[in-house]
Amino acid sequence: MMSLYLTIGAAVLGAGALVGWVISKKKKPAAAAAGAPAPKANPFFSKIKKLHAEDVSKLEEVLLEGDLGAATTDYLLSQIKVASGESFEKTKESLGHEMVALLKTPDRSLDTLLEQNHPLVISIVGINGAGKTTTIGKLANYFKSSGKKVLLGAGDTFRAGAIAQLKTWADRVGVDFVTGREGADPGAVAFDSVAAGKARGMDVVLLDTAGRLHTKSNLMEELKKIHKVVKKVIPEAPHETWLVLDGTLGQNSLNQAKEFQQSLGLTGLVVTKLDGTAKGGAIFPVSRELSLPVRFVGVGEAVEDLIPFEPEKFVQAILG
Ligand SMILES: Nc1nc2c(ncn2[C@@H]2O[C@H](COP(=O)(O)OP(=O)(O)OP(=O)(O)O)[C@@H](O)[C@H]2O)c(=O)[nH]1
Ligand SMILES: [Mg+2]
Repeated sequence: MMSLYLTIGAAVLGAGALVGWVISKKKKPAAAAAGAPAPKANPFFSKIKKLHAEDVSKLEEVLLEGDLGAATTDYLLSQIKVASGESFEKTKESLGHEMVALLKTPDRSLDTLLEQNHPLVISIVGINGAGKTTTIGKLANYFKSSGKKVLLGAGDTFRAGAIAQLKTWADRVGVDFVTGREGADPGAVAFDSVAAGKARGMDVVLLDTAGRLHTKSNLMEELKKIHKVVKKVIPEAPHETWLVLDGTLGQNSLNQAKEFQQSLGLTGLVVTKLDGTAKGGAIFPVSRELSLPVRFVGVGEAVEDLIPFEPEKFVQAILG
């Protein structure tokens, strides 16, 4: 029985389903856009005709293993109220429904934001190594592909090589790039980037920021300062602040996200490295507790490895 449920676990939230989703998304972008990728039928599903009330504890195990965390798991189980004798299909259906509800947050569409703001300034924040700079490179490509004029601001002036890393992305994608010297004030770079974006009639300005500062400096204070300086150019900017989370960190992401949320007032999430993890389930508690939309997910290191996030398709692919 245990192995049965563990297998369901893999199908529900584990690496298999997630990686399967990633691969189908990556290989067939057109088909994936048209409809949810068809996950392979799981032989175990057909064997389970009934999920009895006493089996709920197993379902709990499965959700916890998928890294949804205790609070979100409790919440989901209380919502689906598994009735004794109810078919597993039915339980799965209500679980899927509740999972989608968790991921659906009141957000404004990117298209609307792009229409309303010229340029739309998006500040990209997160701890070191989360994938900020790489995500900015991919986002630049995404926006450029849809005909937008994009400028990258290299606000990570602390880490050696960070400016060059972003410059490489700007050159590769073919978008504008603004920076200062290494060690320059990141606020000044952000100011110059947004000012240049405005003057050059850009549609989008993506600001890269540091994930770690010199030991004594406080990252949150520094980021707040950057946002304040940007307002001198455009009072509403940054219009969006997206936290980049390393998808392999699982539940650890939650506290990190809360800290950024409290200090900066986030508007969205990007979850990276979903190509190599069984812990993608952490998307659920973070999105739920912070009421933040996942805007994109990163599924690799290449320029096209970024997928606009759609809750229904994500959950459908996981649950089959
Ligand atoms: N497999 C995989 N690797 C990724 C993904 N996104 C980023 N990476 C890798 O993660 C590492 C760190 O990425 P960066 O973009 O430099 O991270 P950062 O947040 O800018 O880091 P700092 O500038 O040090 O704060 C690099 O080796 C990236 O190639 C992803 O979606 N999948
Ligand atoms: Mg970086």
